[in-house]
Amino acid sequence: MKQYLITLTLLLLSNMAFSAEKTVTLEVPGMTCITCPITVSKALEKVDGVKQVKVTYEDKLAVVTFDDDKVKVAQLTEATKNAGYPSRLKQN
Ligand SMILES: [Cu+2]
Repeated sequence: MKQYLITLTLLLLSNMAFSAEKTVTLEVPGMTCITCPITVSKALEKVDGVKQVKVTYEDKLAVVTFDDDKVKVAQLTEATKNAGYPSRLKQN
């Protein structure tokens, strides 16, 4: 019984640690000038649950930190697509 409780507590704690915040890198190949990242980051910041966005034009990447309970990657790529910049999840 005690063992069970410890396992349960650890499970809950790990859940809290992993479900809240997530960071992904998106490839945004359609960025063609230095103002494009502004449009892309604005589009991403508007998505509810997004906490931090860092877009770099040189790498054509968008690093997005978001609340995993509120928003999914598909919504992020959808947001950039709607802004005119289709993106995809970068596979490491
Ligand atoms: Cu541009």
